[in-house]
Amino acid sequence: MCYCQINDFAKAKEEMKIGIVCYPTFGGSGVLASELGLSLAKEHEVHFISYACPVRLQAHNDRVIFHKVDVPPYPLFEYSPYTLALTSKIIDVMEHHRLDIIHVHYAIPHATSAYLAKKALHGKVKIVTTLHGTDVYLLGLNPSYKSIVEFSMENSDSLIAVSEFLKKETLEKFSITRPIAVIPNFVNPEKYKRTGRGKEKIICHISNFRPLKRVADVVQIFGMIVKERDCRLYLVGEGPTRHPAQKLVEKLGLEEKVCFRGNVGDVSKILGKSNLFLLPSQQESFGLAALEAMSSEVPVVATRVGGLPEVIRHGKDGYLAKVGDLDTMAEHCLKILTNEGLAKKMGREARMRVLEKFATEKVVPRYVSLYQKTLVS
Ligand code: GMT
Repeated sequence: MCYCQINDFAKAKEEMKIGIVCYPTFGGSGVLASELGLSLAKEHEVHFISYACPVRLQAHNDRVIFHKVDVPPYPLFEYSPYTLALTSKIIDVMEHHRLDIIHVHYAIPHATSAYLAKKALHGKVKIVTTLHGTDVYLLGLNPSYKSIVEFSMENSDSLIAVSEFLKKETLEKFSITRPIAVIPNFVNPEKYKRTGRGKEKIICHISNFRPLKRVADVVQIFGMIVKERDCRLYLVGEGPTRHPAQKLVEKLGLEEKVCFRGNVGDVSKILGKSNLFLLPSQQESFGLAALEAMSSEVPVVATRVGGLPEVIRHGKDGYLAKVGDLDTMAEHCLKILTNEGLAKKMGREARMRVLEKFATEKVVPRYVSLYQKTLVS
């Protein structure tokens, strides 16, 4: 082992200085990145780099430093070059704080900015990229982005997918020779737990209300359920399909029973008092919101797509159905809402699964050991 490797190996064992690049929004990739950074901060120095402070980094934490990317407008630009401003910020933060690792979440454009920064720094930093889903099977496949996404994935020092499904999709859709590690989403079971439920049954849906979340299906399914069993629907999140969903609620005469909660920073309180979580997505690489529900002992009714079957065991933690099969999903929901014993059993099974496979203390060490292997590779 040459000196530099011994030196690197020694470094791999010490406190690391980790830069995390992510979207600051309510979407799953930004949430996961924030929770990862907050957990890493217990033993390492963590720097977040984004255009705004990630929503989950509310409380002050002196081991988590946020660096804002400013993108100055200029009349010549039709589109402000965020990728360049981000690259420049990564270089500055790297040089000033001597980071060991830059971990980017969501390949577009983060993996490209990290690659450019590494080149500018003559390779003095290691790049880890976590693929989160739509950066691979949706946007990443768009001809406007595909070549640079493929290049940036291939040129990351380590590549991670959040599910076996996403790893397979990536290998099938892109020519990647770099090995892809699978590290699932995780959740803090101390934060997401059952808090106590009132008499009224609550069905919850949380998402960014993009078309692939099929929020209209949530409303339609609820319309079928509420005819058979009195209950209430909480719709949490904001996005392009929120307004059409509101129109559908009015059309079906469900205004009294449906509550649009908008974007909520801490969804653990809502989940803690919900009886059922509904996620009829067209596609999900993992389904972090479903995992948060399971940790809260809330059975999940979802679609059998993407990484969801790696999270939810059909008939144990909830039920899975085909995309668009509203009748079956309504039946599954009613089974849970009308059978207290089944609901409790499913909720307990779901939380046990989280504690065994998806809790923070089980998953975060896998990121740390991947960082350490990356440092000495
Ligand atoms: O559409 C969302 O759910 C947001 C999206 C994102 O890119 O932030 O979430 C993706 O990453 C999450 C965290 O890894 C996964 O749990 C979600 O399943 C994934 N979304 C999709 O694949 C649609």
